[in-house]
Parts: sequence; C-alpha cells; structure tokens
Amino acid sequence: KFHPNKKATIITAPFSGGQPKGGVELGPEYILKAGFEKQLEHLGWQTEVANPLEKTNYEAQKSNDKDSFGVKNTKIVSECCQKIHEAVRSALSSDRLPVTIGGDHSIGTATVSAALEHNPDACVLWIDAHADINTPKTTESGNLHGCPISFVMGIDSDSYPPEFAWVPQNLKANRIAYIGLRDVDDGEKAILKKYNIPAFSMYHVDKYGIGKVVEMALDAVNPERKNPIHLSYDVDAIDPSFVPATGTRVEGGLSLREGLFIAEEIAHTGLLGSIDIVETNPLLAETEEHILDTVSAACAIGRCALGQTLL
Ligand code: 5AB
Ligand code: MN
Ligand code: MN
Ligand code: MN
Repeated sequence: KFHPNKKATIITAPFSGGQPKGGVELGPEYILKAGFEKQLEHLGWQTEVANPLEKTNYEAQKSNDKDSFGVKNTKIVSECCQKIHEAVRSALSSDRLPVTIGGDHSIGTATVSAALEHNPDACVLWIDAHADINTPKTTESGNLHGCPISFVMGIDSDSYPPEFAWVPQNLKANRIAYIGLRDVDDGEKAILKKYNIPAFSMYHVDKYGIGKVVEMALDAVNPERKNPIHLSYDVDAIDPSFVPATGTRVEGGLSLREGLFIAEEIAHTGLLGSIDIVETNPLLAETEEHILDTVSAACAIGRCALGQTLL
C-alpha cells in the first residue's frame, strides 16, 4: 500500500503554455472553488495545497511561434515543468500523495519523471483521447502538451531543445499503458508500434469492456500489482458530452461511468502513487452547465482515485 497515512498535496499547475488556447490555466482555481480539497478531506485525507507557479507570469510570455526545433513556448514550458517536478518530488519525499491539477498536459513531463525518480519501479497509466507522444520531429502542431511522454522516454532525444536537458529520461516503454485513445497522429502510431507500448483505444473499450481493459492495462505494466501507479488523467478521455470544457475534444469517448471506473479500479489496487488531472478549460464552455459538468467530472476523477466508492 502506498500513502497509507492518507496525506495528499494538491499541486496547482495553472499553466496553458503547452497549447495555444487561453483558459486552461484557470482549471485549478475552478476545481478548488468547487470544493475539491474538502471533498478529499471527507474521504479521510489530510490535505495541503502547494502553488509552485505562484510567483511566475508565464501566461504573459506565451507566443504562437515555433522555434527552430519546431515547438512553441519551450522556455516557459520547461521552467514550469521544473517547478512542478520539484513540487511532486517534494510531496513524495514527505510521503504525501501528489495530486497535480492542471493546466495543460505538458506538465506530464514533470510529474511522470518525478514519480519515476522517487520510485524507479513506478508505472504510468495515461488516460487520454490522445497519445501525447509526439517528438519535436513528429509534432505538426508544435504544441508541447502533445509531447510529454516522448521527453520522459527520451525518444528522438537529438531533436529536443536544450531547455529540456534537465528532464530525466526515466520512463521505459513497458512501464506505460494508455486507455481511451481515439485521436493519434501518424507519427505517434509509428512510435507506439516501434516501442510496442500497450495502448487501449476506444475500440478495445467497446470490444472488451472497461473492466477487462483496466485489467489488461495493469497486467501489462504492473503484472504483480506491487509497484506504484502514476495516473495521468486528461479529462478529454471522457466523451465531450460529459466533459465539454476542454481544449481538444474528440467524439466517441469514455462514458462518465467508464471514466470514473478507471479511477475507482486504480484506488482498489491500493497502488496509487501520484495523479494528474489536466486539461479542464472553463473558458471553452458554451454554457454554465458545461463548466459545471466538466469541473464536477474533474473533481469526481480525483475523489474516485482517492477512494470514493458508490456503496
Ligand atoms: B492533450 C495532437 N496530437 O500533438 C498534437 O490534450 C493533439 O494533452 C495533442 O492530450 C493533444 O497537437 C494533447 C494533435
Ligand atoms: Mn529531478
Ligand atoms: Mn488529450
Ligand atoms: Mn493529454
């Protein structure tokens, strides 16, 4: 069992520099205003909130230009990630469960590498419509929220801007599994194939059912069910009918129950070591209901992963 003392650190990552749209930096504020910290306390967790980006002003430095490496906002993404990385490491060193609230998914570079530094046997479950494994070579958008996994794996590392030299390339291909994929770029498909990364798309969810898919994903990365799990949860994995306020919506996603089941099942293993909940963008809502639904889903993912059960 990891984190038996039920101490959690909610790490806010109000950052949007991994992608061009504004508003995702407001995710943490909305999620906290919805009462997320209290909700975790009701589940028996002792909580604290850490704001490692507090004294920064990255939003004002955002640009839409690609650098010579073909990616955007390299400097602020790297700096932001270093701060989040340190916050996650520090929580883990104090035996606290890091719950990192985004913000865009570029911070996966920080959280995954920190989880693996803390425990090299950790594994990663990446819940997402997207594979986020582009390299600066393969990315067409140049948006770094589509690249975090490649950085931590060190894929095509000669193509990285020097700003990312600090990132520990400590994730092995057999230590990550995906669930929820349905919008994967051609370059990413080639990488998934080359490295033989276990990836469960919506096709597999439909074919086998979510229960079997979670079991297969865990069998692939954590066969003996003894290593800590880093759960990186992009809310766009869930269908946009339930989670509309997010930057890259893709139809045909997980039902809300399937999405929460994944988190519940990870909680049941007792192996949750760290978690990210990212890509909530309240400014992309078209109605008040959209905000409420999306923020509620983000909170519910966190509660389920931290032990909330239906009965
Ligand atoms: B997200 C795309 N593959 O690289 C790219 O929301 C989308 O963190 C990335 O999963 C989506 O720009 C990143 C087309
Ligand atoms: Mn480090
Ligand atoms: Mn996504
Ligand atoms: Mn993502």
